[in-house]
Amino acid sequence: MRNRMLLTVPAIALGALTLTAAPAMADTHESWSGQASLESLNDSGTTGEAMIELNGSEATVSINVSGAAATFMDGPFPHAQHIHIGADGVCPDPSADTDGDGAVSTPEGVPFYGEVSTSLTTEGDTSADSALAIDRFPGGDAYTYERTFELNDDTAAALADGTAVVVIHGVDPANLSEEAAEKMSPLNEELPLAATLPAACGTVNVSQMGAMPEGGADTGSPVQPVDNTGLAVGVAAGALVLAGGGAWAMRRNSTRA
Ligand SMILES: [Cu+2]
Repeated sequence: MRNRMLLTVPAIALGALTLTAAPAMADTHESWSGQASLESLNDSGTTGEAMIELNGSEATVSINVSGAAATFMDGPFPHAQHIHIGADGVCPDPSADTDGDGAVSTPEGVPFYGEVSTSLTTEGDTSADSALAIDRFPGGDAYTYERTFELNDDTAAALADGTAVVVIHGVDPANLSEEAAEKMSPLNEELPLAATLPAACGTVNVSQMGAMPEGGADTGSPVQPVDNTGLAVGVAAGALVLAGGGAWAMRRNSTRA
């Protein structure tokens, strides 16, 4: 009980300090999570969910997709998937079909969701250079994807301001107009249009933002420093504990940490 009392005051002081310090922290130390509900485009029947958790510059992206095109040339239909940025941060509606072939192509959607900034590949490079690396994307009619990788600054900034969009590509040609089903892709003339058409799309909503270490304020334990600012706060809190005569309590906490 005495132990708890000694730690309460520094814990409150620490909470206040951490809150004050949070806006000053560089975005490279941000920690948040975001979510996107993926809705069908181009009558694909493809839907899903995307989750993005950012810790510093490292992102963990999880995607669940179902109702997607199943097979392509006797193999699983490859589904290129990207984070698009730099436009309105929304998904295109059918009016985006400017050439009137009944399908919204990837370029026709660019004024809505922007250009590829991150390729959600299964391995290797995740930059826009891998946008059409169809041998490094998941495939088939339903899949789960999860990968942790270094997120580039442009994508992180767009995610934070709500203008990043997750797009899953690849539509079964049977769902398209005859004209669209027979076309080749404007992105790669060796691929059918169907292979690169957007199939599902969702704006990422960042649901939780902040730099406070989890549970730091309510347990009363010394903080785990998240960066130099956090370390300084931790040291200050330690000094307060010592000033309160709680040196032994502090030691006990340190050995547990
Ligand atoms: Cu894309």
